Amino acid sequence: MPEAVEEYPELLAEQLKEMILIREFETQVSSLFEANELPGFVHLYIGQEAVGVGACSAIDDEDYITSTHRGHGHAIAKGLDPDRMMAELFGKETGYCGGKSGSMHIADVDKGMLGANGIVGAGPTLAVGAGLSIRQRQSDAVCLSFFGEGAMAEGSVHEAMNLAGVLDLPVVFICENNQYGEMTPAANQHHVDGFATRGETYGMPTEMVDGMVVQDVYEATAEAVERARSGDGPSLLVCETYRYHGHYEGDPTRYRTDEELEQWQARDPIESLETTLLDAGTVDEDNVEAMREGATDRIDEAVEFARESTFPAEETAFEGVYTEEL
Ligand SMILES: Cc1ncc(C[n+]2csc(CCOP(=O)(O)OP(=O)(O)O)c2C)c(N)n1
Repeated sequence: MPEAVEEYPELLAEQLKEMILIREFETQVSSLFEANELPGFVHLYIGQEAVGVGACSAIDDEDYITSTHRGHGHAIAKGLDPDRMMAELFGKETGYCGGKSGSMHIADVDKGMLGANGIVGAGPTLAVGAGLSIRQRQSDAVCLSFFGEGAMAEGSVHEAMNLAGVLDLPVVFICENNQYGEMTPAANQHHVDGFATRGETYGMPTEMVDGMVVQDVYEATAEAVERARSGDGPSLLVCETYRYHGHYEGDPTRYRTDEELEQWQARDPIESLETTLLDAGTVDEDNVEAMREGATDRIDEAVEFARESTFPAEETAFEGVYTEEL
């Protein structure tokens, strides 16, 4: 039996359930977008579930995350409510941001989700702010900062890593290398392979992680979180992963081959964990079926909630745009 299954079988079953829920959320969002029910753009997380779920299961409710334009998976993994997320995608007032943010800026500060972000490379700078605030409040919380390999070429990410390193802040930088920044392969955007040296430049431990294996992401994150909590400063994890859909919904993905997609799908994070747990006998076919049905019902409910909710009133258009209290 694999070591992880012996050590934490319940957590792995929970992670499987959560990955299935994220995939169902994203699959339904894809259909809703195609059916023209959602205003705005959506960028889906299908294929990358092991990163968000593995990383977020290594932190607690009082910890923080920052996210990207591809943030639905991070939000669900941090415990956000699919009803309010779906309502936000529909532009309804019951959504997390009153229907004004759409997919790319869903936030729930009370749950430690400091926001999805349409600005590539902005999340890590917010994470440094969160890290500084944690330090000043003498809390032992940590902040995980998710960003793509495209963002790794942004100055803001380097400034954030440098400052977090200098100040020994409790931040874990998690680069999700899903191989493409929009339509550009990672190799055409970066002169180095693998990014391990990027963290070393800023003096932080860096680990290359198989982002298709939830156990690997969870264990690497748990180690980095432990370091951050005990005052030893930031770390960088580089998770190799793949997005199955295009950069955005509707992207014809002419820049990659079907064979490449199939190769990654052969290592699907959900299917492989399912097989591992079934083989070990810690879950059975009925359990998995219940997880799948539960996810479909839960997301159906979220869609119904969103459809039935009302659009925000016109006169509230400027509410929540600027801070009212400083
Ligand atoms: C500062 C900034 N520059 C450019 C863009 C346009 N843009 C949106 S997503 C994207 C690619 C991001 O790639 P990556 O960081 O690897 O994330 P992924 O989409 O692969 O998850 C770009 C260039 C933007 N939103 N913000």
